[in-house]
Amino acid sequence: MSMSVGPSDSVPDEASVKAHIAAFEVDLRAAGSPRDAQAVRDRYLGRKNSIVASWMQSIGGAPPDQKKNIGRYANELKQAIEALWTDYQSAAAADRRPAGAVDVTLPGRMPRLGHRHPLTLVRAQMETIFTRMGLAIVEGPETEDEWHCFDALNMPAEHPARDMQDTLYLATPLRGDSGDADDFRTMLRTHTSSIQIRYMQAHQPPIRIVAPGRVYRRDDLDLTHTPMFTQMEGLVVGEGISLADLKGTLLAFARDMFSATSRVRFRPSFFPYTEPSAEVDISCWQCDGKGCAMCKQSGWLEIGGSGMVHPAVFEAVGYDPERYTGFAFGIGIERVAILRHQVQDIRLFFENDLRFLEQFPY
Ligand code: 2NL
Repeated sequence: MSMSVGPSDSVPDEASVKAHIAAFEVDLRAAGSPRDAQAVRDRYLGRKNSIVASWMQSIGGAPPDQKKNIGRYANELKQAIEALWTDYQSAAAADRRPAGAVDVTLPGRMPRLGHRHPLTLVRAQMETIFTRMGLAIVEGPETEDEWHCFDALNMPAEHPARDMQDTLYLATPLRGDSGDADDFRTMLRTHTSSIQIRYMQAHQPPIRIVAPGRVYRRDDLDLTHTPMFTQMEGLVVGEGISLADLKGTLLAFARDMFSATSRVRFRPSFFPYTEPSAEVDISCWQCDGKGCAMCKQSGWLEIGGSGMVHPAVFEAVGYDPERYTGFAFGIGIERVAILRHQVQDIRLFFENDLRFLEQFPY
């Protein structure tokens, strides 16, 4: 059995008490069996030939002024060794627990906590920005009839977007709630505009809403396309709503979401449901518009489309287009997340690889 080198047994003092306690712990830890442990204990605390016993004995022959101190040190050592011995014995007893017994004194195991998906987080952040501006969040069904998704949005029957090549239709139509439901196929909504159409049918202006949610298109998978993605559309309708209101709203969004120095640029475009229509670019938040790898040296990042609501849309929902004007915009949530977090491939959001998801533990 190994033994630590004990302190020399000259006159007991504070330092030798400490040294013996430390040595006892080392020896006890080195003990390979209960018998060894008992022997260690006896060497320090036994009635004969132990360290404590020899200190007590030495009191008799010690100078009178030291007797009291030696007694005190011997007592200190004795108490410390006894306490350690008691701990050791109860630990040893715990180790002899019958197999299968539960140690109720063990600390609990920390459960692994999850967190929200990066797209959920970006969506929540966008919702916060727009609700602070006074827009309400509205949701609606993911299966739609063609009236709410196309007809009401100035996309008549012959419109190419309604093609089977582009839109996912249900094999068995559900009964929709447009007037003559039987004439309409049921589809997976291709944009959340259908939510806004339903909202306008049920409410009179003024209207200030954002409509977030999943949308579906017959796209093949690549770096920038998935057949399902999430969108956030905005709609503000009232008397005297102008293109300036649209640009100011998008600018406030860009400055909150991306950078305090963001700028917004409109590029003329076409959508059947807006006139005029514009693609929305924001100045690159990485280089502040100077040109970098992220914006491909252009200084600009495209975040969505927008425009002034087409009068035909107001007519479809029963609003007077002479009295009301409005703006609308559509922003891809994946697109915002990709730009904000510099993600290279949209498919990463849907593969549920924890090595990707755990980089967004907010
Ligand atoms: C895009 C284009 C856009 C709208 C969505 C809209 C909705 C109603 C009326 C008029 Cl109810 N417009 N939405 C308008 C312009 C563009 O989205 O590229 N999105 C990613």
